[in-house]
Amino acid sequence: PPVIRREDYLPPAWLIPEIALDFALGLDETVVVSKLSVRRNPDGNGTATLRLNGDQIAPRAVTVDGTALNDWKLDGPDLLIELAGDAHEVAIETVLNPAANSQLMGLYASNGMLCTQCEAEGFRRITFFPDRPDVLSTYSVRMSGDKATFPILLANGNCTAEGEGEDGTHWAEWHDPWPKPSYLFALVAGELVANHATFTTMSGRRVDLNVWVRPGDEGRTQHAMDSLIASMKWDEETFGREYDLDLFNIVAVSDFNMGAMENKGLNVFNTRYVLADPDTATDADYDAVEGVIGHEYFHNWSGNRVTCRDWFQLSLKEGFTVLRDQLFSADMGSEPVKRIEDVRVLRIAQFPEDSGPLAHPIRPDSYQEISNFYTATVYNKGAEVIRMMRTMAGEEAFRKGTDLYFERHDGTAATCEDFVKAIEDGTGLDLARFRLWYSQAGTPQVSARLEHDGRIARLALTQTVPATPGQPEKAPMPIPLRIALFDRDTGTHAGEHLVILDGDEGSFAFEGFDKPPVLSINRGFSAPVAIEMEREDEDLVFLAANDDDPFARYEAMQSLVLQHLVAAVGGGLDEARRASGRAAIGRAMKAIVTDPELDDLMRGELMILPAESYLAEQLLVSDPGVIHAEREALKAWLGLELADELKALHDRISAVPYSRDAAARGARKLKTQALVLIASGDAGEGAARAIAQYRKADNMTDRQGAVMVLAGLDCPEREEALADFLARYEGNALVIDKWFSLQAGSFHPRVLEQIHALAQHDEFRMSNPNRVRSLYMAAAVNPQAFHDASGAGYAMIGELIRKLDPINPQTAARFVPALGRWRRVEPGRAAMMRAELEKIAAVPSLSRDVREQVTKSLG
Ligand code: HT7
Ligand code: ZN
Repeated sequence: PPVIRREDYLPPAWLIPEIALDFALGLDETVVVSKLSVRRNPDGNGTATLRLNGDQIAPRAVTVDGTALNDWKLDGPDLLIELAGDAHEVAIETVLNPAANSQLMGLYASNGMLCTQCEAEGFRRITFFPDRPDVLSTYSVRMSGDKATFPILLANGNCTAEGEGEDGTHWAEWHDPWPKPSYLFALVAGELVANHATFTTMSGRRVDLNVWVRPGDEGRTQHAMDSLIASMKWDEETFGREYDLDLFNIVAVSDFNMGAMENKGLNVFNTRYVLADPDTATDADYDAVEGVIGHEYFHNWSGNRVTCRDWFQLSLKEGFTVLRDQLFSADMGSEPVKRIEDVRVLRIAQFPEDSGPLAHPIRPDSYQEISNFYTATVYNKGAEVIRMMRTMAGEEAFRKGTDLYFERHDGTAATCEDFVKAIEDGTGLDLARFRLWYSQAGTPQVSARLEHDGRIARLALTQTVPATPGQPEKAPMPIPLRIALFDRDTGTHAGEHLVILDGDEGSFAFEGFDKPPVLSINRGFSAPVAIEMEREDEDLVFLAANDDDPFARYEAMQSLVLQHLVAAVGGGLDEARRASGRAAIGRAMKAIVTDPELDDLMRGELMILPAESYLAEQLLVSDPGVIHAEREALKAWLGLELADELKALHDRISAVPYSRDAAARGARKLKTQALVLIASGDAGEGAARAIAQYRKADNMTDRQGAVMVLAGLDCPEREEALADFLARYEGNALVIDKWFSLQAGSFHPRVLEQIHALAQHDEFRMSNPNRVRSLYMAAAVNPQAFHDASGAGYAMIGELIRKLDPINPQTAARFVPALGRWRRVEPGRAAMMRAELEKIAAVPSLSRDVREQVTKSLG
């Protein structure tokens, strides 16, 4: 497949200021007539050839200025039309079969309704068009169809007319006044009901809001609506951004490749990020709904009003919008807890990507299939990079920068460089070297050393940015680190400093210390780097108990455990050191479990042990079996050592009644965490408490937590809970997804066997991405299943990729990175992982999506 390069960007030769689309809707056959006003771009290359992208479609009729054209050409999937003048009207008819569209890109059928997904290159599966984000058009849409099948007809913008047709049909016309790229086009038709509300914007405009779902689901939409209203208000207050249409529609669909899509005025969502009630959604699900609703809404400015010039600029909209949704969720709940969660996701998903064969900068230089670049790097590291600018500028100056960005680039397709320049001009920062964060991949490693001499504490820092594919040499990047120096006796510090490590090395002196202070570094995770520092256990125990930055407190606890487990995995712990390491962790954990000053949400964060993938990340090559065994052994030791405290904690919080307030949510989070440790130490006690929690549960958080613990145990209570759960939620797809993933993610000794059986279950569907992910993504991230020493886990994921690729290549490609990490795994397993990749590569008809990921992973 051809490689598309950022440096080859050329402006479009032809522009399409207006497009009128007519859809005659049917599930098996939809006829599309597209009328384009085509104008020569004065900044283009002057060619007479109009290239319109297509993908698995054929033109049934083409006219130019009203005259039928027969000498159009196809160049691969693209339609080429020769145009004599500078302005023409081109009309094209295509015929689609939405029911046969299993890729879920373009126009497809889901549960009897029709919907579209056009980002990144789905519009070309509907009609021929210059399907690139820098071609902005005003869209008018007419659709007609059977009224009983499609009672609700929606598209972008406002509904301008509707009426009845013949033979039980009806029609609607929609117009979107805001010029937009084709990836933001959307249409939905089907049987839907709405939760309706209104919002009055800061300038006093009334906006109609609808959350559309399938009949029967409307009782689970209020949280989505509340989140939408909160997002609209927050964006006005925090970024000065007002909504710009009279209508905002959200539609929930059950077959969807990703989380949601920010189509102008008509967001389409995976049901998973819309539907929530206490009986079926956990507290984490509630948070995810709020975060994704916010994310898509915020795109209205960061993505829609200012869009991307080309797909290499994806982080311009995604990184910035992730930062905006993170800040929103922090303001809606607990800021420190949100920060810890975001960093955990970064470390689990992005750090491994950045150190593996698929590493790429947040602004990639080339791609074969753009869908493969909707990554944790572009999204989450992209957000971290912008967050660093905010940290260096301060909140107020940063707002001046974003105001300038929106003002300068409103209505245009912009670049990451435009964004950085606006932040530079708006804040006064010099970001010349900072731009390296956009072009260099790899997680910088910062080593820190603190020396004490007389009354001076001196911090010596060095950085290296590891080599990544195509980037053997790296330049040092500016790294902003928030630090504090603690007095050991008082447990306090004299104020935080922001130091910027701008070269390979830096040294920073701080006066006024009679004794060596304790260093708290990268507070708030001010830079997305890995800090390397030799630390005494006692210093970490001190910070875990005393640091006034909650993130740093969490970090100290993580480092304490990490340091111990890395040594254990490396075989470097004799019995005495193992005992002293465990004792330090036990002391710190006991202090956390019993600290009356801590709120339970934060206590829950502090009690989480580092993930196995993050542990593996600390080692060049590791044995996943040993990592798993050591981490489980520590959990079991903690469960026994703190048995009394954990049981007392579980008893206390089990008495807290259900409510959505922070205290009750904290209690629920902790309840399951306590249960996990209790069960690790004593399976019998764990099973008894888990089944009691299950039977008593009046909400999904408690119920799911109990099933999660039981799913990993070999006990009769496991079967009782799983059978009851399945029967209780029959017909509720999102909860049945949970039933699959709870089992596939468990550490049960026969988990692989169970996953194979689940793949044969009546409820399993290869055509539904949520269901596929619920079984197989849960398995791929479960070390016990995936890294089974026999290689059966790798074979299972390899087979899935080969089976899924012809159905849904985008979803299939998402499973490749798990196998792609073979170089970091011990040789026996590495050979089996590589062999699976080779088996996939040998499939002749592989999609571009999977081919790119597999080739790079083998490379
Ligand atoms: N901007 C949206 C991206 C998206 C997408 C991309 C490829 C294939 C399917 C997709 N569905 C949605 C999601 C977002 O970041 O807001
Ligand atoms: Zn997004």
